[in-house]
Amino acid sequence: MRVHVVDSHTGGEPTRLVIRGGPPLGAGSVSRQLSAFRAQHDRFRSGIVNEPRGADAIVGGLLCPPASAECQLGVIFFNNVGYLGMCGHGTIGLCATLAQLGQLPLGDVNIETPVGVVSAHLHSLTEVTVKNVASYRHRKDVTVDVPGYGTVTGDIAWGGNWFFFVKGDSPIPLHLRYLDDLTSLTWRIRQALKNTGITGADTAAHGSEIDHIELFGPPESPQAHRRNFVLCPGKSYDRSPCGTGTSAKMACLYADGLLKPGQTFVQESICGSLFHGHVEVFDNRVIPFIRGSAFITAESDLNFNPDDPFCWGIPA
Ligand code: PYC
Repeated sequence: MRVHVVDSHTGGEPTRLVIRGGPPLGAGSVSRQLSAFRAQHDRFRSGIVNEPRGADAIVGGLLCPPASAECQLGVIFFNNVGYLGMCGHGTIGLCATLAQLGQLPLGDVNIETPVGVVSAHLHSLTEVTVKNVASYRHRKDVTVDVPGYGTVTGDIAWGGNWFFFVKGDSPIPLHLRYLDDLTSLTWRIRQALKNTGITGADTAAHGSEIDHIELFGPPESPQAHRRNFVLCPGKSYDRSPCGTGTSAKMACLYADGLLKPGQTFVQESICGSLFHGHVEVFDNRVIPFIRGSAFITAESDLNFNPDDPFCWGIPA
């Protein structure tokens, strides 16, 4: 079996887009196709993003037919341990990749994801603005006791995935030389939330486990408002500023009266890459917009040989 993929990065965070050779997922909404993917083809997910073909940080994207008449594309994003509701850097990567392959014209496109319809505007072959799903703060100032560390306070918010935003400045400097400490603290916060039953809102459209944890601190770029460290579900960190995280963060800033509709918020990642965002409000729903750029890094055929003991990847 051969699968044709195109790799890109958005602000340093990799996306591997499956162009040909994906599994059949049947008809219906993208959310329904995700259920089939999870139940019947999970080893395909692992084979695409896990070693020996992939790496922990890679987010995969599987193109699939949209059910919504307003959409031209459908996509399911996945990672080393499971599936994402939405992915901001991945959507920028998807659009820039298809544009650079000559398969998507500049301008607007609507994309169905498992958690709703998003749209994107391609400004050029590399630069994209994503209009994300409605984002909101679920709970403010939640405290959790983190064994071996102490009490941590933060907000729980939705931006297409569930986030816990630790309040104030990170107790560990936001530099890659402290990666082990940043990962250890955020992983312990995630475990503490899980063990104490603190979750996001339970809806029919998505699960409620809080699987992204964010720390914030002062930025280095004079353009940026905050720098972040984002722990992803499979214990890797987001090299980009995280599109869904920036969406959820802007919903919290809006709720606190610290961000007005149309006002720019610039989020810097731990690698120094930037996303420019703003929100608009329609019918009391906060709609985030995220602008960033993506570059193709490789185009390949992945081989799957059933005699290979690691044909379906090494599970993370
Ligand atoms: O950009 O939304 C994002 C994202 C989620 C996980 C990794 N990147």
